[in-house]
Amino acid sequence: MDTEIELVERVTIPFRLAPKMANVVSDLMSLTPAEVKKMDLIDYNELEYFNGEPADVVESIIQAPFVLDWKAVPRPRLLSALSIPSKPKGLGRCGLDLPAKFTDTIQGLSNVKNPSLSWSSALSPAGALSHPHLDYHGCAQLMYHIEGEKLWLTWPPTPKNLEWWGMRTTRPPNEGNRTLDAIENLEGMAALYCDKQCGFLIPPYGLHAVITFSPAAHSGSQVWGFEWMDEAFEGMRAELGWIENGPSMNRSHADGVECAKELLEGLRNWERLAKVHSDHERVQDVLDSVFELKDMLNRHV
Ligand SMILES: O=C(O)CCC(=O)C(=O)O
Repeated sequence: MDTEIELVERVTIPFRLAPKMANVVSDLMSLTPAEVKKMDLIDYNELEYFNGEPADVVESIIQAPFVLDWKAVPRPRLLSALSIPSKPKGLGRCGLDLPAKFTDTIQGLSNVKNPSLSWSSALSPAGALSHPHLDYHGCAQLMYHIEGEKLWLTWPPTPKNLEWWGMRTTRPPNEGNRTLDAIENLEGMAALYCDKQCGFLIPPYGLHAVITFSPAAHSGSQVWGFEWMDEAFEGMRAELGWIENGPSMNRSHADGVECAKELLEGLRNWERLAKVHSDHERVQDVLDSVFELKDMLNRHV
């Protein structure tokens, strides 16, 4: 049977200087101890968070391509650093920006003097596989592939796909092969193979899985905009449902409180969007959804 796989649409992202892996390594190595604590370090071998230092990631990026026996014990680490903040002397120098067509939007961590600091980045070793997941609570993400070879698989936030994720969101990712399960059972998969610099967009609540074939770096920026508001608020309502059905979804009370707090934080950005673009025709719809969700989420914190 011939099956056509849809391709993730590319987005042209303007910049001043072409970003390089060296810019990302520079950001990683100049993190303050407080930033190191906040950074997400993942060991893709064990599929768990890792309490390590920037130098551990660099070591893993260098060593991973040479590992021949992945069953050896102790296993070599496959460490990725996700969410590395950009610094003026690192990726910030490159001036990554929003495409001109992104009017009526706001960026996360927005720094008015240097919007390019709104772009954080990630470094991953060859062999990293991040199973399908969601990153944030209600924003779209602009992505920019900087270096290496990666395959991105994405699934749209349809009710079926969100229900699938809702049953797994608090379960360990190494239960079964979640990527194969998603390929077989979810709808609307799209793929993007990146081996050259390119930009693309992940909509709010867009599930994605990423396979890294060679040492790689990419960057991302959180964006809120009216064009994604319907899927963002639908996804937030779905998350609220997961909090409310906590026990039947394997979600602890503490997880629910944490998730409600993060959703409330996300809503503050929708309010910020409504304030900055107060003449947009859908401002009142945004404010109505924010009001409704805030009221319900506040009962869970
Ligand atoms: O590159 C990776 O290993 C995972 C990246 C990812 O999932 C993300 O940036 O959201």
